[in-house]
Amino acid sequence: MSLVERLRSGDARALPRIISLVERGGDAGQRALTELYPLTGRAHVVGITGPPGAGKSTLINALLGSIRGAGRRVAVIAVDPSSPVSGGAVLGDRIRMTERHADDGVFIRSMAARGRGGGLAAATAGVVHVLDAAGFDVILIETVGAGQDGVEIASLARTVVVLQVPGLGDGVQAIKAGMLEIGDILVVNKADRAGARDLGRTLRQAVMPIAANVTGQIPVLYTVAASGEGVDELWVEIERHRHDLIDSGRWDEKILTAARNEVLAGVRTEIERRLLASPHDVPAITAAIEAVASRRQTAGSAVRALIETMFQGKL
Ligand SMILES: Nc1nc2c(ncn2[C@@H]2O[C@H](COP(=O)(O)OP(=O)(O)OP(=O)(O)O)[C@@H](O)[C@H]2O)c(=O)[nH]1
Ligand SMILES: [Mg+2]
Repeated sequence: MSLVERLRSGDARALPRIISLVERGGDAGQRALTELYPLTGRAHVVGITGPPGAGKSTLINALLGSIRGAGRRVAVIAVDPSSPVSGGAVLGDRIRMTERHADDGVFIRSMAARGRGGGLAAATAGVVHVLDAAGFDVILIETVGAGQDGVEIASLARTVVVLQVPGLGDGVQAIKAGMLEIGDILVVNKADRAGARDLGRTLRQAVMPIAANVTGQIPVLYTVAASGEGVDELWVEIERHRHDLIDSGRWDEKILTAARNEVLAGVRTEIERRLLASPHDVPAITAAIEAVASRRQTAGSAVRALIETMFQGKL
């Protein structure tokens, strides 16, 4: 029996093994993905994003209770783009969350950059597909919502929840970082702290022009993740967003967007991997670098020539 057949028959040991293969990104991982890909596309992928320490893990931990209470199977991928190795705080999160929900309806996996370069979003997409094929109804992705990785990872989700907390410059940071644009639901966490209502009002104002451009409203909710307050309401809102997407036909649009981002992230990663891994093995690159260094050619024209050559399959 192949690993994927074992996954489909409910063998719990097959899941972490396939994920490891896919994370590694080699041929065996690709073969597994090809085999399981037709089984995917059903899960509700939810991104939970926000600045470091906003309470993402605590909120997810509390959400697991609401989701299991609704009888759904849920998987969590905690992605830490800043961490070079899996471990530390991320691993701590995993242990905390696993202790509380040690049943087979919950699966938690941490992923770190591990020197992957730009490949984190592509690797995360692969893991999402494995969990989807394994029949998890909901897949939560925790990520710090900053940088290219953060945005790319968020775009894998059907629903993006953006967390903000009082005392970090009152929403201005999020607005500047472009985080509000990617949010379907905004959450003011640590609502037990001073300034939470002011922050909520600022966010409501800020999303008004955004909400006018998309269908429906962008809700702003208050939670105290540490005590569970407001968390059931957040789960209701996540479910409502899923229903809205399906009823309005935007679910298929989201799938298209996710596929588009996965393809583009993959192309970027593959080009970087092939070219940057050993630039000296590619004579055209070596020649271009020398031409730019000796002032015979600008980088811009060298790059254009290289890309043209590449698309003609000459590299
Ligand atoms: N007062 C208060 N503290 C909270 C709340 N939610 C989380 N915390 C605390 O905030 C700290 C950070 O929480 P985490 O859940 O680790 O935050 P995070 O966003 O996952 O952090 P990173 O993964 O490191 O980016 C912890 O000490 C939590 O106990 C809340 O609603 N109110
Ligand atoms: Mg965390």
